[in-house]
Amino acid sequence: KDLCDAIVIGAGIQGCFTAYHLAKHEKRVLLLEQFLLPHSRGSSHGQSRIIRRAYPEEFYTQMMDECYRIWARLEHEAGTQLHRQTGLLLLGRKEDPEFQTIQTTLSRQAVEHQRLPSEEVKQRFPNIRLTRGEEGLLDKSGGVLYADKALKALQDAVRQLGGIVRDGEKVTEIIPGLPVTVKTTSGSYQASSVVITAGPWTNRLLGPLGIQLPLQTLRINVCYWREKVPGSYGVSQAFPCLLALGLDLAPHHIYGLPAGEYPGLMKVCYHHGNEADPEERDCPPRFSDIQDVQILCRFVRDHLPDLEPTPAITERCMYTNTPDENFILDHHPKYDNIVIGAGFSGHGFKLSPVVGKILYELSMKLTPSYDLTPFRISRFPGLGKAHL
Ligand code: PYC
Repeated sequence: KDLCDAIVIGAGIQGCFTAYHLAKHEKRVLLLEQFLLPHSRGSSHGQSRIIRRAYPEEFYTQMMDECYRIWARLEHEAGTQLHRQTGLLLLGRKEDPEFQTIQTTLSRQAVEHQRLPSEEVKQRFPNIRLTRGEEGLLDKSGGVLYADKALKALQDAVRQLGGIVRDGEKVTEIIPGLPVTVKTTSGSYQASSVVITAGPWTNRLLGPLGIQLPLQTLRINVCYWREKVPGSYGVSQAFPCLLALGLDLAPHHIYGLPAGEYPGLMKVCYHHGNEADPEERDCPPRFSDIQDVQILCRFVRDHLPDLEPTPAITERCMYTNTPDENFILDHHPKYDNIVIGAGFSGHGFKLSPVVGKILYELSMKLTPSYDLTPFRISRFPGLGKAHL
């Protein structure tokens, strides 16, 4: 059997971008996916995601420069639009440290932005209402990524570049060594290295490899709200994406997109969810799901008065969160040729072009292009090399 340079396990956006970078560098890559493609079981499905430079952490804002370039390159290569610039409007209180830190980061990184006092928000976006003390901060580079189109473009590109994509093939065993062996429900493969980008299934694969990462798998309610006045928050109205920071009513962010999924509906979601096994994601709503949707109902009532007060459609998505909500991009502490990309904590899609590049570099033992200190496994107590 042919030996691959790398096997990537999991064909969500992070695995697809990793395979893309490997294939671009003429590596023999096999991309494995447990479900038939496309599917909606993980964290990369649906038509839309937010892209933005607005982050409190400068390292994410810095990575976004290259992400925008790679997204544009993919768009060019695929000959299809994958991104629409709308601007991203942050809503928060001026005394909120996160709001202030984001503005500082944007200034320090020379990202075009604009502080919008409440009067100006009202003038520019008459169908957004702010409550007392709230203001806006506009990241002009923000917008919508066409998620499902991007996934398809990457899978096509991997194939065109000579990589192999095998879906409907679940990994049953990873046998460390050089080469490393990966057994699936229909075959057995060997490679110089393996990259695990398995989202909420990560710890299931890592258990037999002697490590469990501090990952919490959350089921998110993805809610779509009907416009009372058709088109008022729509694609044609130059309406921005929204990110509301810990306002009084919710400890976690709320975000909104003028997405095109369902004509006449706007996507508004709570950036948090309820612990769930990914196999049980579609169980009936629990009390905690209902509470999360109630938080959204209050937000919509107070801030987006031209939407109906309850969601018309609720879908599900999985987040895989780390305790600090920073990613894990690292080698397995014991097996250097097993690389892990995990814990994208609900904000990894936009950053996947650079995540994929870093995972490619780690898997090929190249010097990473970015400082990986925030992403190391050893930041978690008891999980460094010395502990295994
Ligand atoms: O990181 O911008 C973001 C985001 C929006 C929705 C989920 N994550």
